[in-house]
Amino acid sequence: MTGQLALFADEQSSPAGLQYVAEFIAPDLERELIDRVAALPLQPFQFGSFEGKRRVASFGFRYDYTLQRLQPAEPIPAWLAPLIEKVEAHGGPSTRIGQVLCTEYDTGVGIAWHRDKPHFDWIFGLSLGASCKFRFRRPAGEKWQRYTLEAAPRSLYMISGEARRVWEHSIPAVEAPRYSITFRTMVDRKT
Ligand SMILES: O=C(O)CCC(=O)C(=O)O
Repeated sequence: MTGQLALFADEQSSPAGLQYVAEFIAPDLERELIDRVAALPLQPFQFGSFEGKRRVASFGFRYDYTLQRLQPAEPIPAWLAPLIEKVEAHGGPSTRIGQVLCTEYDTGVGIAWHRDKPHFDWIFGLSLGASCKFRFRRPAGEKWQRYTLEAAPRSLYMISGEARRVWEHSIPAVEAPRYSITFRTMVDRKT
């Protein structure tokens, strides 16, 4: 393989610790979940004094950017219980979801590069509605190594290991409304 091809192949390899499951839920459940999330008292994402365009509702815990710490949030609603059970089964025997974030991205809205707060460990994301380009990047010398996952509706991604600790992720502006439900385990509290 030439140097250029080798570089290309390397840039395309997926982050270690990233898993993707297509059709994690059925279309009927997707529609029900979109209705459930859209009916929540969603609030614009607060980043200190800045407001993001995506609208969110946190359960279990929420990270307060002004206080820079985790705060208790509303209890996780009962309608999420069967889904949490399925996500925990996917994660393995010691997986315990402690926090849930429901997000609505209107057309043209995305999320900037970030890594989730260190209070959280594994991250599972269920995509609803429009698909999105779920981008990853990590420093490689003076450049970025990049990987893009096409997150289809009804799919689940799981981010652990290097994909969680080393790589950042972001979503460029979506082309149609997208919803996501993010399930997070707590550091030291997977069991
Ligand atoms: O919508 C998603 O799937 C990603 C959400 C996310 O990265 C976050 O809220 O930190």
